[in-house]
Amino acid sequence: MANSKYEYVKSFEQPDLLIPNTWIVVRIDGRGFHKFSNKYAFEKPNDRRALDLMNAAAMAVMNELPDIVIAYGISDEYSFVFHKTCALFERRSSKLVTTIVSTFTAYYVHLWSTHFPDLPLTAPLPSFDGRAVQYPSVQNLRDYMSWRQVDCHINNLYNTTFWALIQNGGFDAKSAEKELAGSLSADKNEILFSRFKINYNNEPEIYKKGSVVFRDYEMVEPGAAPEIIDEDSAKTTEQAALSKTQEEKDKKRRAKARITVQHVDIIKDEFWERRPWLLSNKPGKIPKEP
Ligand code: DGT
Ligand code: MG
Ligand code: MG
Repeated sequence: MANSKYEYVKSFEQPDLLIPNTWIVVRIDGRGFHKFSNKYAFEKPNDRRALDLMNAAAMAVMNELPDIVIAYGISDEYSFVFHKTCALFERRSSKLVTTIVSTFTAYYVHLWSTHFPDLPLTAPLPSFDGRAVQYPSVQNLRDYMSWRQVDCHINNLYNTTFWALIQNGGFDAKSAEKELAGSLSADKNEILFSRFKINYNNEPEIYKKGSVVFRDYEMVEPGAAPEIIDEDSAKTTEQAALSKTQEEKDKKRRAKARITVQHVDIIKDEFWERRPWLLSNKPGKIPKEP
């Protein structure tokens, strides 16, 4: 093709490759969902339909992007994790982020009517922002995931108590806020139990723990799988060729795996030890149909 005199403008495009060998987390977040949740009268503090819709959109994203190893969602946000060896889109940051954001948004809108059959979606339509963050070690990645789950717990305990004071205690927003200022977790648990007979432990797991989405394989006994260490072994050309065919096999197995949403603790070691495929990126055994 002949070069046109305009072609030089291409040189203005800046590369935005994420550095190799790091865990990539793409976190998306609903734009102005405070207003959006009021418009559709989301139940307070948690609207099960809204969370199920977020989870359904996240599952669709995982289905379309097999390179994502795990995703974690709370409120109007979702974090998608790519394995540190991921080579998708040559690790171009804007391509990874915009693909996830647009795929998620498209499914959120597409699946809206399944989850809110009586509330037609009208403009302004929901949209999401996104960013990519890189974590150099498994410890950093797990601390990131733990940070989000702790946030889920802290926010949910606060919101549950805040809305109990308003809905069952006759407080207005200002006085409920004042009542909770400086309170510790134990104080909120006590308020819930003594004043409203609510045992926080019995609240639904989806509200307390958030939602974890991943490919499901047979779980292993804790301690049975080799520990994932952050080191790399230099590969010979032969090994690299061998791993190409292995990669194809892994790809097929990954496609067969069922994608699941669970509301479980991801802070403790047990979650990761029993599911070694998450950090090793080697698919496990497909469980037999019951
Ligand atoms: P942003 O993200 O800066 O554009 O602004 P927002 O308004 O999206 O703020 P953000 O993301 O910090 O907080 C999420 C908002 O979404 C928060 O106001 C509560 C609302 N929200 C999320 N899930 C639910 C729900 O299940 N029920 C209700 N009532 N509100 C929810
Ligand atoms: Mg938001
Ligand atoms: Mg948010």
